[in-house]
Amino acid sequence: MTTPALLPLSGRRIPPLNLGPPSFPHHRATLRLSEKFILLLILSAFITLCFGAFFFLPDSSKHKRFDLGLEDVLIPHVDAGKGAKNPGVFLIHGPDEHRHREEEERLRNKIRADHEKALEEAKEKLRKSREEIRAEIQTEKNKVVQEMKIKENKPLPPVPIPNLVGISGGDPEDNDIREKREKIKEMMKHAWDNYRTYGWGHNELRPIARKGHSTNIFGSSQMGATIVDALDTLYIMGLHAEFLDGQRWIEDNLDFSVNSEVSVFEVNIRFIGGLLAAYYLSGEEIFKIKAVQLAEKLLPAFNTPTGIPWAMVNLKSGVGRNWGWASAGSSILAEFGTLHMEFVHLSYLTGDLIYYKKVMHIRKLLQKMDRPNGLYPNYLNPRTGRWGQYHTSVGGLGDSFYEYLLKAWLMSDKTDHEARKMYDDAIEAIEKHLIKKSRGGLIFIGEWKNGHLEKKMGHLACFAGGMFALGADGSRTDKAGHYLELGAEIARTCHESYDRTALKLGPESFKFDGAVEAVAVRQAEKYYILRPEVIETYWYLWRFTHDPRYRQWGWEAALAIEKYCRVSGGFSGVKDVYSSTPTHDDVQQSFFLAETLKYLYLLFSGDDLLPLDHWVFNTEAHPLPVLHLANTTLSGNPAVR
Ligand code: DMJ
Repeated sequence: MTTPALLPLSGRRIPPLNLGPPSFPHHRATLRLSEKFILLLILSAFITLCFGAFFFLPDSSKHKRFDLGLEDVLIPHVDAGKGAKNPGVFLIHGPDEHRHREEEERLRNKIRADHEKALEEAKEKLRKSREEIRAEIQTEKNKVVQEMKIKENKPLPPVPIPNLVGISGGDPEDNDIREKREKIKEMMKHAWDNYRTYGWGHNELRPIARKGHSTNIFGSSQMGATIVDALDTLYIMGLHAEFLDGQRWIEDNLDFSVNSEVSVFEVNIRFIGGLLAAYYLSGEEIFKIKAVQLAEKLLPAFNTPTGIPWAMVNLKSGVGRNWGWASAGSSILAEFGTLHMEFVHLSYLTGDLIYYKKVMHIRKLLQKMDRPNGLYPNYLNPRTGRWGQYHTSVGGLGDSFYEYLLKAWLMSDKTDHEARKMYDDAIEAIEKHLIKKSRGGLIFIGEWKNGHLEKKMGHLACFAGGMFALGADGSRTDKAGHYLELGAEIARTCHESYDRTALKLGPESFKFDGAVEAVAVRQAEKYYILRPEVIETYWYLWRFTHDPRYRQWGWEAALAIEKYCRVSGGFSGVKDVYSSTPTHDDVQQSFFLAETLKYLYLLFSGDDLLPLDHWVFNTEAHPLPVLHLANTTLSGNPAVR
């Protein structure tokens, strides 16, 4: 027998409605389930309508009242005049009228408050400078344009892919070196597999708690920072299944339309750099598309009175701001000065010069500014265009600004002479004021604070050994040998900072003070968070000198990481490198996979893997191909032509 519920809806007779007491079960059954549902819907719609009419009728105070002295009576409103348009309107009297007065009062108060708020906002606007208002309007305009662009989902113009030399290979002939390289690959597998198991999609991994981890640089969203940062390392190590897994996650999940405030610098070097490198290595369009989508979201950060970007931007609203801790509301040199490589590639790949113009504007502005002692201070106020505190460092806050001047020149096939000149000038001033020799003969880079040299060097500053070596060729008259030597000295000093600890891993910061040399003094500076800079410098020095000591030092560091940082759930930083029983910080940083393990792998690979005359590594170790300047900017770029 066919049950009523299964009868087709169309052409069905509606059975009699039985709302009476359920005395005859077979009658109730005649009211079918779906019909009951429809009736219920109609009933509830009717009730909603009545409710709506009751509460949302036009303001009754504006209508003529007929006080019949009745309480709680609803009567149809009869307009005395001609052409009454609302014959169906009801008026409410009695206690309801009182309630209405209260309602009116409440509305009036709300309108008053809204007006006051609007007035305040207008006053606030008037307090802002013309530039700030202009910047805000620009932000709004850009947002609309970006949203339109994203909606259009336009395919990007085709551009010839530069000559991609050495994206695989580098197999060492020597057995011992091959084994070491295999060991580094195994460490990468361990880091990746555990992130895959316990932190997938999160920004980073807590290897001991075995769960996801994030910091404020990535905002409040799970943007899979480790996946994006690790892709190119997976690729060059030949871990293709893992690479594909990461690619799929990016295709399906990586979304930048999120209400999240991120660091412009970090997102640029890790995400845009990572996606661009993955694109060049694999040729997969998705990486290019995602990089461009993200870059568009960063553009509102540049809408400041000077064009110097904010440190942070909300990816959804485009509102930017600076770190609360930065001197006088300033932007940071190493942040706004570390965009050039990625932005030039973005212009090349899209044919849209906006990215190129943004970074060139920063450069032009910096060129015009006075520099105390020829040094660039770390802080620059994006509203006023004035320097903040006179603090110069080659470590944190300054570091990659200098690196990107050199790399802008290298990436342009050594045609961007302006960048090279800025680099040479800056390095000369740094050498004069910041680089010193300790009593024990160690060359170190101190920090310049308001006319005083602090004899302290950060782990971050150790990257400069590699930078000096990389910049040796092309330096001013007869100085190539000098800079290679300087790079080697910095490598030695940084190696000492590792060698003088219990764990053979370097502290975050170390001093040169009397008898203290290359050793951290304060407890808060004794940690090692899987940073790459010392190994990065070993690798560059190895490429330029082939001195076996760099492989030896790199291997020492790899063994120490394996021994003290490896846990069953991944790799963790340690809190005190001077204690032989280390406490873990329980964070596997994304740069450990992007940089530390990549540089180690390259250190034990042949020079034919990612050769330095074809590739330039961004500050997060993402390799980008050399682009001749004429191709990247105006008429030379076929996408622009
Ligand atoms: C990385 O994110 C980059 O190398 C950056 O330039 C500064 N340091 C961290 C790793 O230490």
